[in-house]
Amino acid sequence: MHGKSIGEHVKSVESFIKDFGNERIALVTSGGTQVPLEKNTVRFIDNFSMGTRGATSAEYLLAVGYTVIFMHRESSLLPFSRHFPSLFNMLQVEDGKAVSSDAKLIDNIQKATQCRNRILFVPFVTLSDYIHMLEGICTVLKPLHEGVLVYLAAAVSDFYIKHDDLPTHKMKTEEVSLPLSVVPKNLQRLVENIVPRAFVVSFKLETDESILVEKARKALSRYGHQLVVANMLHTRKEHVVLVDNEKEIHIRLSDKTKEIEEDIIGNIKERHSDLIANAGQAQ
Ligand code: 9Z3
Repeated sequence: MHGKSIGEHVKSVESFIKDFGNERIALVTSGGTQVPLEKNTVRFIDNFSMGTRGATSAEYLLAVGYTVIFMHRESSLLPFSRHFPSLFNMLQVEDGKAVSSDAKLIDNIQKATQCRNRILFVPFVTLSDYIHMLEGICTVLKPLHEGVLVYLAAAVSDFYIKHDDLPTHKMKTEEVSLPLSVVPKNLQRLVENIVPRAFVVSFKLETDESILVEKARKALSRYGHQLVVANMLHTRKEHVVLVDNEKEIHIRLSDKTKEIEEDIIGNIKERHSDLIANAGQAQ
């Protein structure tokens, strides 16, 4: 990993939450994970996710009062700047300064500035970084109990090549081999042992609608967490199903000028409030 180590990133989360009171905090994971195919990595397996869901959700979480730890794939989309993929082309030079009068750009820069102290960016690249970082950050968040929302929107690889199966050098075309193993699911351990009192939301992505809700239910019963947001690859921006132990709720975007994450976050905030209220009563 370039730059900071995982341990250093986890430490930065620790100091970020040091003076934390009763605020709500959301750990958002976002973007895809990279799986190396060689020890000296030239090639890797990746996926389509640009981190739109995570970056958009983080904006709405900040808007409804959460502090956000944004654990994202390096170079994937970030809250507020995500709206401007070609910033370079929006600027003019005036009096030796690069400027823009674009109202949307100004609005988003102002929002980002206002939220600056309520969001911490923590980048990852590989699947292994992702797994260790998630565990490390959740361990740091554990003492915040019900105040924590874990929102797992990252597109995590289901396959990887075990370290012992990885060739050291660039794979030769005449010796191509991809001995893939299934990634062990660590969510159950996270839910049971690391953040047992947090509100945990996982995402389920499918391309076959007939198995979507069934798969979401399987994940719920397997991991024992509170909610699965189920979505289809091609309709994920207009339709999601929120699946809990009792029921499923469909959220459909009716107003195309809005974003579905606003409704997802609105719904999840209420559920998280219920968890906090119930925990208060139980004490
Ligand atoms: C999702 O389902 C996200 O909504 C998307 C967002 C990755 C589809 P974009 O970045 O896409 O906005 O383009 N995330 C979870 C996907 C995932 O890997 N889920 C695992 C699974 O389905 C469980 S953790 O088995």
